[in-house]
Amino acid sequence: MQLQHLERTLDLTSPKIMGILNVTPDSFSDGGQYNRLDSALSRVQQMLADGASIIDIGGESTRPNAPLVSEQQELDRVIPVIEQIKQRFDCWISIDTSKARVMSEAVTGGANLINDVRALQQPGALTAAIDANVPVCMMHMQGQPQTMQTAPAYVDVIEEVLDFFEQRINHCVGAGLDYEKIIVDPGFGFGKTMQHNFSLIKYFKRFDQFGLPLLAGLSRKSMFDDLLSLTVDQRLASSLAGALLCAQQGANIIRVHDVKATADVLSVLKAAQ
Ligand code: 7PM
Repeated sequence: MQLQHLERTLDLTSPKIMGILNVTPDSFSDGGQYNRLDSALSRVQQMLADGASIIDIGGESTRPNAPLVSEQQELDRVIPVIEQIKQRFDCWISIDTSKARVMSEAVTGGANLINDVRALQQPGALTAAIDANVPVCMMHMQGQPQTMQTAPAYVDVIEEVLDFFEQRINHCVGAGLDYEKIIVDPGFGFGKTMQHNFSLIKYFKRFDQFGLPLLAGLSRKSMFDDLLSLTVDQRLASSLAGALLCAQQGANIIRVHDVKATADVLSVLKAAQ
């Protein structure tokens, strides 16, 4: 299995790391515009040195109760960072957005992967992704970010998330999206209780039924707080355990904050295969 965009390929026969780069104002101590760009680029350099293959740039927080971000705000945050990464580094650049115009402009600026937690369901997003002609990660979410953790409910979480993908993939491919460009992500923590999240880990392998690349994003999520009562900065060991369980069941891309530690875990898995 591999990802392809123009001259770039990413071999997914062993799992690859997607490093998270938040460019929301709360993610860097504010020393002004240039300082922020500089901090972001240092962070990218470090993540690539630590073993990341993809950098995921997000300018909208999907945290519950996070303020909504305007299209222009999001563009102002992500486009300069994407342009600089493209200029200075040789890596996959992922744009974490749900907005059609941000997708289009990010790809024009150098992004080669779209990561959409709303699975191309916002106005214009599907068309923008088809026109952009890049791989697209489609994530499952129950509800909306603002309210998704209020009372998540499923009869059978695995079946319902699988059903969602079956329908969503059919719809998007019917509209003209290349099947081979889709990446499937069950969306840990997005409208799921702790039990739902651990079921998704346990049965992660079932998502390989589409024959598409799988992405797992568990890094520092609150499911580990629910299980172990840990603050965000105490969740490394549990996040690594979750990453390993998913990688062992066929996850092709692991989305993380802690790149070096995850790279070590994946090396152990690879050495033992
Ligand atoms: C608050 C709540 C802050 C949730 C940050 C988050 C995923 C993603 C995110 C994921 C894909 C986080 C999340 N999570 N994209 N974006 N998969 N594809 O913990 O699991 O990073 S944001």
